[in-house]
Amino acid sequence: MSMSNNKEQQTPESLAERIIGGDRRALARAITLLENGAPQANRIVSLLHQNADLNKARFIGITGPPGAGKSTLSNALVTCLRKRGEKAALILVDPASPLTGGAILGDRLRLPGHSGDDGVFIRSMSNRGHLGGLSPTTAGVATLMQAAGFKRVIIETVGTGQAETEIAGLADTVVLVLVPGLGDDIQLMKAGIMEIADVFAVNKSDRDGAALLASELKMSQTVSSSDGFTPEVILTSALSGDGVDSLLDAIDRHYAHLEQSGLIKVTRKKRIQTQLNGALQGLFRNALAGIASEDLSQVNCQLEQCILDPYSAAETLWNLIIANGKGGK
Ligand SMILES: Nc1nc2c(ncn2[C@@H]2O[C@H](COP(=O)(O)OP(=O)(O)O)[C@@H](O)[C@H]2O)c(=O)[nH]1
Ligand SMILES: [Mg+2]
Repeated sequence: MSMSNNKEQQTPESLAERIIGGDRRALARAITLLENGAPQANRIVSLLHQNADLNKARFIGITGPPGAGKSTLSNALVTCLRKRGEKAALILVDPASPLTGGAILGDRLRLPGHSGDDGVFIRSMSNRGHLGGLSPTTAGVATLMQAAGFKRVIIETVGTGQAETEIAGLADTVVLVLVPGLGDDIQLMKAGIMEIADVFAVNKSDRDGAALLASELKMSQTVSSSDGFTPEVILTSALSGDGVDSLLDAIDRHYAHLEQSGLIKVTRKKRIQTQLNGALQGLFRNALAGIASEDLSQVNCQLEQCILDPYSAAETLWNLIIANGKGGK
């Protein structure tokens, strides 16, 4: 690394270079820039797409109802990966606090055990009220981690109980975490969520009903999915670590299936679309933020007084964005 001054090291080019070199501080800095919607963040991510080897990393999505043990299990997976000598990054998407709009950092505070380990990188982020289970910047943050040499990126979705299908567009393997006693029928029926599972983890297997839930799950999938792959059902106890090794093996078997069947190409295409969507949303947020506050409050005022309907107001704002774009270039 060159001994350039601090200012120079903050350019997108130097940050990208340092990230590829595995510099944790550069990685943390770039994630913050991305989270804050800083314009240079897009440049960093795009430099990484051009210069880093992003094909070897595997994204593992962890989804499921709140309280199922997603955070605990994600942490246990990280521990397991470390034992196998693999580096692991973890993204925890928290629901935005309704009061502060920020992430409730409870998850981060409850995940001890990896501090001081350079092979682990954990980041909590708020979903900012965004629906779908991820935050608008998740895809970008995962790319940054990937570029920094984390070949495994584990992404835990919000877990609001809504159908969180967005993760299917980002992860190679989606683990659906279920637990006995959360109203099994309701869990299973939740539209759209069962279909995205590549592996089922029946967590809290230390509790009654886990084996029953696992066999119900197995019975419900006598017809294997269209690509000829039947998701495995693995019993885990995230607290004790029981079954977590088997879960990791099942995740790897699913990945091997993706590679052998050629489906990995489909996964990568979906991921590119998800990244495109995230980038577009970021640009749009920035464009909205670029509207002069007096213009914004004028439109809001007219909206409240019903002088403008929401559709005309949207059109007015859109025209302002376009005018800004033309003026700004
Ligand atoms: N008994 C038992 N409790 C667990 C297990 N895994 C997680 N928990 C507990 O379940 C609660 C919710 O876990 P958490 O990981 O925050 O769930 P999340 O909301 O899905 O992320 C916590 O109190 C955990 O300690 C498990 O395997 N067995
Ligand atoms: Mg959690």
